[in-house]
Amino acid sequence: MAGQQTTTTPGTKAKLKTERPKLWKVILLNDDYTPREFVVSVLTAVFRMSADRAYGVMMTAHQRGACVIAVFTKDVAETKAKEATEFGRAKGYPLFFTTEPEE
Ligand code: TYC
Repeated sequence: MAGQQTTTTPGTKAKLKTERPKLWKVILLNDDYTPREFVVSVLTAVFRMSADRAYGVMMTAHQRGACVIAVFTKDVAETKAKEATEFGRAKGYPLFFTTEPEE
């Protein structure tokens, strides 16, 4: 076509998709020593759960060994897991919260 020019430069096309930041799961692990009521109180305080939901999450961890609590950005997940673990530690309990990236 006369007068028309198309220049293509591979690899410089603007990315249209905005990538979402990866989210991290906070996971509650069961142990044999932390009292159930104490686990519930930590879940309501640190993760702002209702007492009913906290009880359900605690029982899931108790019966299955672990329960995903919520997902956050990496920083928030790590801070909350550390804070919640620290609550138990301050009372001498082995209560433990961990984090892992979502698939
Ligand atoms: N298994 C504990 C008990 O029987 C209660 C418990 C539940 C502890 C969940 C931790 O993540 C946990 N006292």
